[in-house]
Amino acid sequence: MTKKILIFAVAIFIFVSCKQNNQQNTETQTEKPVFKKVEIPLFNADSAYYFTEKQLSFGPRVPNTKPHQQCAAYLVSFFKKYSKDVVVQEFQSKAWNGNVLNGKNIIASFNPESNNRIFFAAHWDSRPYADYDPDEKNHRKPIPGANDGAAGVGILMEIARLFSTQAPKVGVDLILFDLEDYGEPRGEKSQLEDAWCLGSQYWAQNPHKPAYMAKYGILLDMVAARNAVFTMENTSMYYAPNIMKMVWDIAANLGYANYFSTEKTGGLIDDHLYVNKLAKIPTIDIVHHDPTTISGFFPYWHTMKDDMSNIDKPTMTVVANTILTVAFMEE
Ligand code: AHN
Ligand code: ZN
Repeated sequence: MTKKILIFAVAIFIFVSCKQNNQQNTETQTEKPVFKKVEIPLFNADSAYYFTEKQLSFGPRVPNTKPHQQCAAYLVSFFKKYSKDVVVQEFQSKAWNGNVLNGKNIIASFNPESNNRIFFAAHWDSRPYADYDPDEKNHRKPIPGANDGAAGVGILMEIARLFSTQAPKVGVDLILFDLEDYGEPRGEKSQLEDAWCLGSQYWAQNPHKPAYMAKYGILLDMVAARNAVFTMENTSMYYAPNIMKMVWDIAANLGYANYFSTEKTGGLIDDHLYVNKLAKIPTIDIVHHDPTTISGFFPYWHTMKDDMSNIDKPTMTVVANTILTVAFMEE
């Protein structure tokens, strides 16, 4: 009990047959709720917070800069401590302005021989443009990228640490996408049709292992603000409605319905879009939606204040426990 959280009564109500069949067919009434008790390892939010802070300590992880290189080296050596199967996928992509960017997608696998797999992902690069900062002088400066990038990675790093001693039955790949946030700044015209999510676009067309397949994927984006609300974002609902419902049901059963809202909100261009479209793996985005901001994202999105002072350990724990439960519920 000291090392573990017992999650009792994760009740997934599977109504196998439809309601209209109830009267006619009593012996095939299979609509009993299936209760599954899953034990998940204890997520240490202090450690996830520290891993987030450590990424920020290199400076903004802007592609083709030294902090980007140094942080990549740190992430790779970190993953190698906890997984025997780490792949670093190096590639180049053209940016909105014609710049050639050097990218690295970093993937740590657990139970790599299993062909029953899921993946969790986040982007590790940070945006070169604080184009939503209240001060216009900052619009071409890089953001710290604490919530927008590093915190999702920090959660996955802590999960890697946990999986190294206590992995779920299902195979899990932790994917850190690069070059997510280099899209054209506000007011500029992109030379490209798809200027965001260059790393996931590359990965979806060049999987890190030949014929890679997963049952589904879960992307974390902006998952660490205080009192974050994750709505049912429409790209996820379009490509992977069942995964969406499963994850939101699990969160509700864990007592996290305040964070996981069933409100439906507009579809986003995020890494999951390209994984769905190009790799054809049903993938959802757990992403903070805020209806009170112009962007629809958390208030410090793409500003200089996306820093550690707005990183909240309870929110990180909510997100981590949800996806850990997803992984440990898989057969
Ligand atoms: C759009 O702004 C359309 N998508 C947001 C993708 C993103 C940027 N996620 C984090 N930073
Ligand atoms: Zn961003």
